[in-house]
Amino acid sequence: MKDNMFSLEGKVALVTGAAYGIGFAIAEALAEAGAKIAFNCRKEEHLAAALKAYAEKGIEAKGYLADVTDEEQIASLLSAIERELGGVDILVNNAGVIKRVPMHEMSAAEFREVVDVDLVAPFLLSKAVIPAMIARGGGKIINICSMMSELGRETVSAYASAKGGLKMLTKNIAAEYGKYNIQCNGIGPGYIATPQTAPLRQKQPDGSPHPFDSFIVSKTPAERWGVPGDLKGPAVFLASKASDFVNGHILYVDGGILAYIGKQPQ
Ligand code: NAP
Ligand code: GCO
Repeated sequence: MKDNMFSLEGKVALVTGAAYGIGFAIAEALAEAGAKIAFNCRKEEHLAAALKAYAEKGIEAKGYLADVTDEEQIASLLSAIERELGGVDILVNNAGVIKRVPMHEMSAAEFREVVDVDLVAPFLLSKAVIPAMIARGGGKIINICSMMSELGRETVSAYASAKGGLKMLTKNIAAEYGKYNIQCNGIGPGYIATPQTAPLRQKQPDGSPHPFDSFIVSKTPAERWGVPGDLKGPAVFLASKASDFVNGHILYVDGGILAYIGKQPQ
């Protein structure tokens, strides 16, 4: 395809927390579109397994141990990427955690821990890559938001607060840096089958589905959980020239959850 607007040839992408799950699928998609891939995580065992998994897919990903809440580790991570691959053209703020605790039982430390990873870290990483993106004439930042950027539910107050804030950080980066040809958009996955949601899908002792599993299927027009691969196309779109005039947008990839009141009584 002449001048393929979805090509990422010659680009360097950093996908945070991409040892597995959604981040891994997004990194795989960006690699398939031609990007050089860097990823990070905190745990050595995750890094080792991920490097093997990427290699099995023919992807020469560079993996680094770095905690996205630590500014010094972010600086070292970006220096290493610059040395080994080049400056970051595409930043995907994917690393995230959740704590499912009733708000009145959640400690301030637990609340802060979630916000630090899910909101402060995207700020720190975006702040760190933007000056070089400006110097290079532009760049792409993709923040992984959530249904909880729009909706609340019991026990996820810290996570929803962080993901709601991430939606607005996305819009503000777009507003402040659009003039430098930097596009900052979000992807808002629905309920995706990854380790993060495994507790919500665990079979009951009698082998029946987890009630939350059935609940999500009833709230999703597609009548299924998403899989990480459902996010590959949206990620390539927002990382590529095809979205150069899309800025401050949250692309919900949710099988229709946000459009649906829920399955009506039969
Ligand atoms: P996951 O399976 O829990 O994977 C999270 C990844 O982030 C892991 O590789 C983890 O590796 C890394 N990570 C966590 N904290 C980190 C830190 N401080 N520094 C560096 N890496 C860190 O999560 P997921 O389901 O793939 O979700 C990925 C993103 O999508 C998250 O932002 C999540 O909130 C969001 N999301 C998920 C869903 C869903 O239904 N699954 C839906 C909407 C949005 P280490 O533990 O080794 O650091
Ligand atoms: C939860 C889930 C959700 C998903 C996702 C939905 O406990 O409700 O973990 O928060 O992870 O964010 O978009």
